[in-house]
Amino acid sequence: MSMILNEAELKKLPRPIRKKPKITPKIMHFGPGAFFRSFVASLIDDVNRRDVKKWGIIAVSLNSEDTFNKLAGQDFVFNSWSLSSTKKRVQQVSSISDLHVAKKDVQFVLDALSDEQIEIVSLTITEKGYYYNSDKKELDFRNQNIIDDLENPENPKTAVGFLVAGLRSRYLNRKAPFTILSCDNLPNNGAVIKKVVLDFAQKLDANFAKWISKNVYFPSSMVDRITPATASQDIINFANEFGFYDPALVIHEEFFQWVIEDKFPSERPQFELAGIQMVKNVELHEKMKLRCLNGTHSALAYLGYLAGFNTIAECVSDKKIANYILYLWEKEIIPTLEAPEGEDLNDYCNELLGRYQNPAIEHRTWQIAMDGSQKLPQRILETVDDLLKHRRSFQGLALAIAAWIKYATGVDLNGATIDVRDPLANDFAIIAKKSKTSEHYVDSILDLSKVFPENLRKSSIFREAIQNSHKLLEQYGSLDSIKKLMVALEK
Ligand code: CS2
Repeated sequence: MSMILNEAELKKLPRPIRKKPKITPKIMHFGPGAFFRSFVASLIDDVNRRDVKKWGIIAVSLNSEDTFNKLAGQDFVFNSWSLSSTKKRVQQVSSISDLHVAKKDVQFVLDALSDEQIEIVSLTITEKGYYYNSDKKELDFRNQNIIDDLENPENPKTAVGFLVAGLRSRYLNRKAPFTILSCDNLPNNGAVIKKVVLDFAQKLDANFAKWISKNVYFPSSMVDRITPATASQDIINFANEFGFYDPALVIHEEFFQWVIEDKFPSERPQFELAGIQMVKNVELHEKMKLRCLNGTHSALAYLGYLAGFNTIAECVSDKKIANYILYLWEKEIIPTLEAPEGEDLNDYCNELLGRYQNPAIEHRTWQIAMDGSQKLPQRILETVDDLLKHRRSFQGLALAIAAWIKYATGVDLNGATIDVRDPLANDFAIIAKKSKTSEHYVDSILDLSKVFPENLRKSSIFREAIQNSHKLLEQYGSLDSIKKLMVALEK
């Protein structure tokens, strides 16, 4: 085959095709993005290959038609391509039975949720999709989307609104509920989704809320597989290698880890068949992953972006940065953790460095930098809070927080504009505009209760450390600040 070089040539190629009949859907999944496809859909597909009982998935996108447009022309089948410098493996995934865009098809989604055939509703809606106010530890009642859904619960637009509407119909019709499985990077994600669902339901009908609390299961889960956004070049590479045009292709590392709290009231997929771990309690796994992986990912995203690095692999190919990350694990992150059964924290982090170095995965710092206000608390701030309580040094993480604060101004250290994507981006811009000095700006950001827990907001030690790190960054830039910090810490 001659080399495919452009979009027009690509589109002449065949699309992937379904090899087997469609499977009856028993799972509904909200959030059909790349991570869902590389992880939930791929692993369920793996389970289906190994079991006579099959679990089909109805995927739901709340607003965007993007994924629908990519998958509809190929009967919702796509390729999941795992890449490393030495291995390439491709899996054609056919666990998605159907995909709907809720905004255009509210009634379909509500009807499917009311139908007892759907046993599990899983979620990859990202942190902000939960509308969880982490300061008040409740549903964010002041968010306009939640206000709208509460006023109009029969015509929801948020995932929480849909879950409650579906459960309500089951409750009113005396049907068995579905189980809600969160697959997002939040600590105690099961408890968080339970809390927001209950807060919402409570406003509608107290007895209904009681029924949920007694009958609905919300297992927590820890999810892990590095999956960058698919680039057009990936689609071209795939076409050249396999002769198919697959606009829904996902690229990811071979590694995966899915640890699920084994709390399902009725039948569930035989997750174990695909190497998924079923455990009594996932808390330690979640904490390990959020702090070791996501914490350093975010540190690399902000410091790396400000240093001019495009991808995580580029960042850790710089020795100074790699040493800094090793330092974070050894001195500031691992000391706050208890190892989950079967894990060795040092081995876990060493393996992580190898995963970051994977040259076949181009995971952009800009992509990971998105939604920092929603990510920082569980990834970095809780770790710092623990360190502070034990009077331990947190200077390494302080530099990462300062880098986020700098990044949030929307202007990098050379004066170039940054495309900041964050639900609080407007607040950051207003604060930056109002602040007369950098110091004022940092101080006002540190006042944000939606981001910083009270303990940190009130700690003069914390505020001073962030101010100092921010000054260092502004004076020396990202790489030299890391260098200076490491020299100081090694003394
Ligand atoms: C990343 C995660 O984008 C991000 O914020 O830190 O998506 C990360 O790649 C996954 O959690 C890995 O499992």
